[in-house]
Amino acid sequence: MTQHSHTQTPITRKWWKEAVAYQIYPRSFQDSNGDGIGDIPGIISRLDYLSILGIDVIWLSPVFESPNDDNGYDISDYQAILSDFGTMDDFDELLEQAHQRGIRILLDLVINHTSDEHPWFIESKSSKNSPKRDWYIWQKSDNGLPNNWHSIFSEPAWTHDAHTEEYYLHVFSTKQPDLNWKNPKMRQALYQMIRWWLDKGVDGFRIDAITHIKKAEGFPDEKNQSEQLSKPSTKMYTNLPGIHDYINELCREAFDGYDIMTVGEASGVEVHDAPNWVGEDVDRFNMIFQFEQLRLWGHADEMSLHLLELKKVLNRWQTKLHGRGWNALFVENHDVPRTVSIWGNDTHFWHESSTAIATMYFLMQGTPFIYQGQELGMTNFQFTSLDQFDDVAVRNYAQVKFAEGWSEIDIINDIQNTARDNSRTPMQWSKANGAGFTTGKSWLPINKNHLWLNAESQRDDPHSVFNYYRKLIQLRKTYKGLVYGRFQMLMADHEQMFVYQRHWDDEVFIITVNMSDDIAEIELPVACDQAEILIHNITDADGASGVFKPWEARLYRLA
Ligand code: TEU
Ligand code: CA
Repeated sequence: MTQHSHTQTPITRKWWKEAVAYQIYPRSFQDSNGDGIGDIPGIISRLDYLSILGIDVIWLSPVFESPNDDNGYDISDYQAILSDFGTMDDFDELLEQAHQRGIRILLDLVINHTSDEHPWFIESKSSKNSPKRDWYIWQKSDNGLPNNWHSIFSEPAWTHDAHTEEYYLHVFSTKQPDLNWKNPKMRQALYQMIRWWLDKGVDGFRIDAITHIKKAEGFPDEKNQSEQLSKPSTKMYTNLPGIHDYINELCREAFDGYDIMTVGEASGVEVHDAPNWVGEDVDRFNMIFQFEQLRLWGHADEMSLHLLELKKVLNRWQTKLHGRGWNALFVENHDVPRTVSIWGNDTHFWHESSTAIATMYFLMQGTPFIYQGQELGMTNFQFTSLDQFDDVAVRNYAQVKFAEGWSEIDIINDIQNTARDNSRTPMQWSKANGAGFTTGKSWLPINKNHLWLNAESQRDDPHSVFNYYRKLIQLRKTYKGLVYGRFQMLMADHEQMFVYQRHWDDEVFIITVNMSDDIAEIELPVACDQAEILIHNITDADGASGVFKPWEARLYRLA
C-alpha cells in the first residue's frame, strides 16, 4: 500500500458533503387524513423515523399548487402549497419540526417550465400583446408544427393554441409550457420567488430539468430526429453552449449569500463537462445528478445489469471530479424503477442484493441520496393493467403504442420494468391494510409484498435492510475517510465484483461487493488480512476468504 506516495488534493470540508439526503415523494409517503394521498402532516408524523435512520437532509419533491398532470412537476403557484398536501402553516411546521431534529429541507425547484394553469401562462396566452407573452416560447407557423422537435413524453414538443393561433413549446407534457429564459423579467420573477423561500428558511434546492432551459437558437429542425415519438432526440434543448450565462445569473441573483445546498438535475451532462457545473472554482451548483449511470439495463426479458459499464461510468465520475467538484451518489429516485428489481434480484437474493447495491454506491466519494422505501428494499410493482398506472409519461406512451397497433398486454410487458410508477407506489410502513400509508383508498396501488416487506417489521430486526442502511450512515459519520477519501477502482475488469479503495490521511478502506447471482472468487488484497470488517451483509460468510457468496458485500478498514 503506497499510502503517502501521492500528494492529497486538498478537499474543502462542507456540511453538505458530510450529509446523507433522503428523497420524499409526498404523494406516496404518508397519508394523515384517509383520502389516500400522502400529505405534509403525514411527513411530520414520520420525522422521528427519519431521525432514527440518521439522515440529515430531506429533498422534498414538489409540494406546490398544481393540477398534477405530472404530479406536481407542473406548478401553478410557486408560493402556495397543494391543498391535497396541506397548508402553508403545515409547511412551516414541517420546516420547524425538521430543524428541531437537525434535519434540513431542500425544495424541488421546477423552473424550466410551469403548469399551463399558472397565471403567468394564462396571461401569456391571452393575447399576442400580453406583457407576459414573451415569458413563454411562442412560434407562428402556417404549415403545421414549427419544427420536428419531440417532447420527452412521446408527443410533438409544440402545442397549437387556437385563440392566438400560435404554437407554444413544451419539452415535457402539453400542460408544462417552457418558460422563456431569454426574458429578463421572467428570470427576475423566478429569483424573487426563490429568495422568498430562502428567507423562510429552506436549506436549498434540487433543481429540476435544469439542463433544458436553453433551446437551440432559431429553433432549427433536429437532423437526427427519430421517426418515433416514443424515442425523442432531445439534443436541441439539452445542455446547449451558453447555458452557463443563465446558471451564473441564477446562482448570483438567487442563491448568493445563503448557506444552502444545491443539486442540479443534469441530464445530458457528461463527465468532461461536469466541472462547468460543479467545479469549486466556478461556484455554480454544489453537485449534480448525472444520467450516465441510468438505463444500464435492457428491456423486459434482457433485464440485467451491465456491470462493467456501470463500473466504468462511476469510476469516471469519481476520478475526474476528485479535488475539483463533488458527486451526488444515487441509485433510485421517483423517475427510475427500484434497483433491487432491475440491478439486483428481488426474488432469490432480495436481502443480499438490496444491501450489496447499498454498499456499492454509498461508500464512494460524494453525498448519498436515498429514495423513500429504498432503505427497506422496496421492489417494483407487478402491473397487470394500464389502469394501474398514473404517470403522464406512460399515458402518452400507451397512446402512441396503441396507435401503432400494440395490445395492452404488449405495452405493459414493454414498460413493466422501466415505468416510473414502479417507484411511486406508497411507502410500506406496516402489514396493515393500506400498508400503514393510508386508512382510505390509496391513489396508486400498494405492493402486495407489504405483508412482509415493511418498515415496522424491519425497525427492530438487526439484520434488516433498514438497519443496514442505518449502519452505513453511521459509518460515514464515524469515518471522514468514507466521505472525503480518494476513490480508486480495483479489479476494474472483473465481471462480477465491484471493488474499490478509499484513502484519506491515514485511513484506508476497501469495499468488495459481489454484484451477481453467482459465487465469485478473487484474490483479496493482502492488506485485508490485517483489516477489520466494518460492515458485512452476509453474517455467516467468511470475511477472510476470497470467495464471495452471491451479492456478498464487505467493507474493510485497513490497520
Ligand atoms: O425529470 C426530468 C428528466 O427526466 C429529464 O430531465 C431528462 O432530461 C430526460 O429523461 C432526458 O431524456 C424531472 C423530474 O424528475 C420528473 O419527475 C419530471 O417529470 C420532469 O422533470 C418534468 O418536470
Ligand atoms: Ca392525505
